[in-house]
Amino acid sequence: MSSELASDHIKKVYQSVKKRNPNEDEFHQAVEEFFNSIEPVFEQNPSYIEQGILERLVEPDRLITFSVPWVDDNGKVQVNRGFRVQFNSTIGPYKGGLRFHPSVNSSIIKFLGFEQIFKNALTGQPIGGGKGGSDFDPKGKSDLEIMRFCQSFMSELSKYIGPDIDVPAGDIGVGAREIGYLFGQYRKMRGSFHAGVLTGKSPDFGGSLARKEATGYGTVYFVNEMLKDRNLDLTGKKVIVSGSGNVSIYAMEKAIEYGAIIIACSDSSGYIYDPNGLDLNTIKEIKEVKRGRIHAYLEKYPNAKFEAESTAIWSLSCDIALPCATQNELDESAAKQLVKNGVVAIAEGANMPSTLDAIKVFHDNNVLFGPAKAANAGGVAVSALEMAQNSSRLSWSFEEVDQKLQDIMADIYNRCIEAAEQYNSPGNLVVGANIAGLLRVAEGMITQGVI
Ligand code: NDP
Ligand code: 2IT
Repeated sequence: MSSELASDHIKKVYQSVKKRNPNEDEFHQAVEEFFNSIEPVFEQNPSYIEQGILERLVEPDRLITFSVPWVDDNGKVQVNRGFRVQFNSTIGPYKGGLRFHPSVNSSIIKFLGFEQIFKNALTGQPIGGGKGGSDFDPKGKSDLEIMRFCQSFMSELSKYIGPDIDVPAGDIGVGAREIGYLFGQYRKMRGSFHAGVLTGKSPDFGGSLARKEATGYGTVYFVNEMLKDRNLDLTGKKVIVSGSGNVSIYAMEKAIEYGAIIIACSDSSGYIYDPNGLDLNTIKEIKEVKRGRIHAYLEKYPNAKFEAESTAIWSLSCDIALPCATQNELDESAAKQLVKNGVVAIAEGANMPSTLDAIKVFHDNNVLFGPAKAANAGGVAVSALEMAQNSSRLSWSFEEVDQKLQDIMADIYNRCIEAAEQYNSPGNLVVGANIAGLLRVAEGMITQGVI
């Protein structure tokens, strides 16, 4: 039995993560946030030190990088870099989205893949952790350029994935259009129809109903659970949602259905604001149909305000804030501003949108805080339901999937609350999510032996 103190052990592993993964700030941040929660688990289970649980968790099974050459509309050859991290498959095939954004690098992919391990464990479903993507920028590209890029990307990725191996899905810059092109190329290369190799497909060829809505709806179901514990609900609440992509749009839709008023949303060029409430159909038309910029909203609603600084959205006064765009979009000063303006609850639709300092501000001020691993797990949870439907060659109704999603989000909330309580941080959902996720994966690792 190791005589090393849990706290010393955790510090030592963290130092080695920083040393072995130099210049990967986002990955360090995700590991630090997780490590800050787990000391009591290692105190109560000293065998975890002996078993090298942490050392094994922070080292991906493999990180694949590859070249993605493609031909643009002018006939010029372009080359991007593709990634897939297969982080941990203890409890199921690697599972996690693909992100196409110019900021993508190994640090971003590893932070996302690391978080995905515990998020997926929290859902209670049999899915391991993975993530991938490319530094390709879809903005301004034609449909044919997107198609050619996706085909080239899949030509290489197809060597590493499969319905029981690794199952990618969407993330920033990857939606149903991209998944369709990726699936077509995979099908052609394999010469067989493996529906379960990707999720987020069109329902016309094996996609699950309600997958498109799942992350945003799930985040709002999670908010509801948090509010219930303070005898509150969403009726009449003023809500800010950052971003205006897949997660944001369906978070807004569900919040409106529950009687909330969406006063602001954004994209990377700025935010729009209307204290009387934004019109979601117009936002959908701009973003989903025209793939335009958010300030186009003012063409229809000239009295709404546009500010060309997207992160200034947090200076607005609101009851609930849902960061649904990207990592580190909400920092300490934004958190202080939100608290000053009386915010009641935050739930992270995006992955790691709040900095560590921002989270501390929320906790210190007794603001309800739903961390990404728990609050946005509805997307991957419905992806797992899509895999189940594909395996059984059945498709469930929208209502059936939506009901399962609601039950899963309530279960996740309860798992977090119980783990936080059991490990002496009652009400702290960050601690609860990290510990509940860790326990499921660690127990699986121990039961399966050192492999
Ligand atoms: P989309 O591509 O559909 O939308 C992304 C939105 O965020 C856009 O409004 C985009 O603005 C904005 N955005 C992206 N990057 C930046 C940036 N660097 N700075 C400012 N704004 C930015 O992506 P999703 O809605 O799918 O994903 C949003 C977040 O949710 C991500 O953190 C993702 O990891 C997370 N997530 C997604 C899930 C899913 O199922 N799709 C599941 C769980 C989490 P612009 O168009 O101007 O770039
Ligand atoms: O961050 C995430 O959980 C996702 N982008 C969704 C992953 C998935 O496999 O559905």
